[in-house]
Amino acid sequence: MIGVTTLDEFIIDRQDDFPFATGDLSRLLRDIGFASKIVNREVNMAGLVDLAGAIGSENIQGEEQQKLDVLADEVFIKALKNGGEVCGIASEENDDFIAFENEKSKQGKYVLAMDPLDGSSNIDVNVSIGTIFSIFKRKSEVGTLATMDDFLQPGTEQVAAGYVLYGSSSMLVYTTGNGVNGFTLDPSIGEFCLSHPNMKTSESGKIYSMNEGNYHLSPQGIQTYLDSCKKEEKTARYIGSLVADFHRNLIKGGVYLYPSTTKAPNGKLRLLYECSPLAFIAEQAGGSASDGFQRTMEIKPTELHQRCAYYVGSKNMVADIEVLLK
Ligand code: AHM
Ligand code: MG
Repeated sequence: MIGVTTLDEFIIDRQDDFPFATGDLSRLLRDIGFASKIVNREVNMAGLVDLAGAIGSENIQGEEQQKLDVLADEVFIKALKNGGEVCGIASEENDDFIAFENEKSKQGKYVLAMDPLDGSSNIDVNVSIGTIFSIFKRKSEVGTLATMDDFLQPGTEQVAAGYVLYGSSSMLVYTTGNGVNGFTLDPSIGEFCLSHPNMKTSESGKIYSMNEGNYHLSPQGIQTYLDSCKKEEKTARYIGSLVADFHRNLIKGGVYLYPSTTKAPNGKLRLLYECSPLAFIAEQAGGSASDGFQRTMEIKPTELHQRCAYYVGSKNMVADIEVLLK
């Protein structure tokens, strides 16, 4: 298309970024783009076709599943199974990872971990929600079934990660370790178009984002940090939709906090498919991510749905939090 770079064109142009590239990762990223367009369509229709609301079942973490969670999960799984580039998928919505049994997928070199629809408690009230994904090279032998070890890799091993924000406009943002690029969906042509090339975040920002209802449940260091934000007249912004809060802070500068609390001693967010992928993007944009003590990307998960405390965004702000937690 004249004057516009679509996601598909961009991915093909960038294929040479990977020394080992055979085009599989590029195809995988395009499959993700395709699946997210379908999810975007369903999200936009949610109010119209009675998709919003709970279906009455619970996922492994005892949370109510929303219809759209299940739908998004199915859309991504189907698209990626058909694509054949991943041999397995781990999802927030499924207790266990799925190892694809079809021959084509067993040849896949990658595994993908995802939160197919994050922030889904916001669907009913028309607030932005998102998809988060993380891609690893498999550890097991190509041609066999995916194994748990394929998924339990630290964020430093990611070959790509990204998110899709279904908001006032929908965006796909991803990194393969060579910077961060953002694409906005043009609904008139049904394409993600490059709108935010080489995204960078500022070293310090004015925004802090935390559910401050958890103030008294949070470590003393976090209470001190929040007090200092108020003294410095920083701006409080919290949507309760991680992708949307992260995206705003990435662009405007700021920090997102989800500490461990007395109610949730390991924090709330999931390492593998929420924290690690956004940490990769934050770092690639010049920011950082930590659990308060350790770089998020270096934490090796021991289980699929492992939670961790999470501080992500402008690097000076994350560093200030780490100092206060020591
Ligand atoms: P979910 O994966 O069940 O949607 O939960 C994750 C969400 C994040 O999007 C958001 O940042 C956080 O939970 C909000 O939690 P809280 O309501 O405790 O502030
Ligand atoms: Mg989630």
